[in-house]
Amino acid sequence: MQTERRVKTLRTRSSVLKLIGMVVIAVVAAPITCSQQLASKAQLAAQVRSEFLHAWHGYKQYAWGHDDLKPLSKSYHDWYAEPLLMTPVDALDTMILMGLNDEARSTREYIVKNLSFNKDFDVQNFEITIRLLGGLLSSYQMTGDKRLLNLAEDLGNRLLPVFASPTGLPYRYVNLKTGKVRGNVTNPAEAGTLLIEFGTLSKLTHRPIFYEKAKRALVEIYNRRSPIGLVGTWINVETGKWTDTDSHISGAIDSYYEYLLKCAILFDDQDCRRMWTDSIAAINQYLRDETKGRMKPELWYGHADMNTGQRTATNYGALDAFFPAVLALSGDLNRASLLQESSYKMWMKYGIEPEEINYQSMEVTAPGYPLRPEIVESTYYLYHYAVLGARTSRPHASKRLDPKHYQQMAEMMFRDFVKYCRADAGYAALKSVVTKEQADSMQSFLFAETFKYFYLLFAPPRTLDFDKVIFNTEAHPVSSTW
Ligand code: DMJ
Repeated sequence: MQTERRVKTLRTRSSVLKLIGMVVIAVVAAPITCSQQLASKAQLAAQVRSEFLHAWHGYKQYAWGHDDLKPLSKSYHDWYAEPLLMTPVDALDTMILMGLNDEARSTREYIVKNLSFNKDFDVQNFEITIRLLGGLLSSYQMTGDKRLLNLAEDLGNRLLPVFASPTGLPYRYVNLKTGKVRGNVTNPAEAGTLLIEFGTLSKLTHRPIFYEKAKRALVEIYNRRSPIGLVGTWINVETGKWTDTDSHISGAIDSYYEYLLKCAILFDDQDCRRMWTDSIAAINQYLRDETKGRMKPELWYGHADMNTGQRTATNYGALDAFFPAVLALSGDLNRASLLQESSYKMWMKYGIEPEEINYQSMEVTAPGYPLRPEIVESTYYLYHYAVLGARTSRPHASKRLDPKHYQQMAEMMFRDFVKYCRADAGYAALKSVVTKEQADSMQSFLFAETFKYFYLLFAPPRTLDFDKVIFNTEAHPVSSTW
């Protein structure tokens, strides 16, 4: 079935090319064939909402008050000695956007009454920042409920000790009660994916300290870039020395780049703008790659040594699939749309994307699918700019992108996602996209990101004004109307 569908898609694309002999960008606009009748946007939005509720009800029935649902054993998983309500906090703003008002109200009350950060255990600063701090701030901005901001400020205060290293780069873990830190080897993503959340907290509380500390961490990573402008994967926060010089856009580096651009926009921060401009030039020079593909050249981003720029690996995966969104937000719609086609090719190989492939051979190098959102996120960005291009003559939009193409891509992915990941009690990760065997895990980003981006692709435009918000890396939208 998957093979048939792939062949059909390729055949359609090939005939489109033969028929009209158009250039590469036209391929982007070629229709995706789908055996099923394309559903209306409204129907699809309703389906996404109802699948969100299916997963949410599973969480409520079997894991309420805990961090995550284990969907196959119908039990729960807590990250630390006591729960920090990862799933409710991550899910709240999505519920609000979906208009699930009663559910959102009772979840908000539950969070306010039960979430406490006065806990004597170590937490991972990056994960807690993007999921909890980001979630609380976004839901505060949507509801005006000051209690959420109070929780966010309390959390921000407890996380601040991470920055007390000799370099200003954050330690990875902090005890929420004692402020004791540990973990002196970190990566650009963990050190550099804090400024949207800490900066927003500063703006909302009028306490600059959060902005200053998180921005310094971002700058300290940038300052340690190699002479050719690349960063590595692991760095010691006490010595400032790289311990792994592998450079790429994948996990452990990914959202460092995302935040350079997004903080330039959200805070109108010209330092971030300059750091982004320098970084993207180096990325495009040393990490960008092209393969022949069957019918046309394909765009990928691979790995290189940060000092020499030599290609070290031709791997790309589900996490890298965030990059078309960032390219699109930066205005590079050409590369964004080409890379999205590559991500989609990766998805189509098994009807759902693996964690990683080798893009030269298209062999799977890591077969799992933990319900990741990045490819959906990029589809949403491209859809947005395609719609904008169809309606306006703004330079940051493109008349060459077809909104229907991205809508159909999203519909296809949503159907695959439901088909393989739906379980009795919620949604389950896949151990392998080849065998489709499910795993007993449902991470909270399913609610914060995967369902949110699917929903926004099909929901009425008034649901969220894309141009008035910046999504943090966990898809919590924040706006600069402090
Ligand atoms: C999320 O927690 C965030 O999107 C992060 O930046 C990367 N990993 C997951 C989703 O895949």
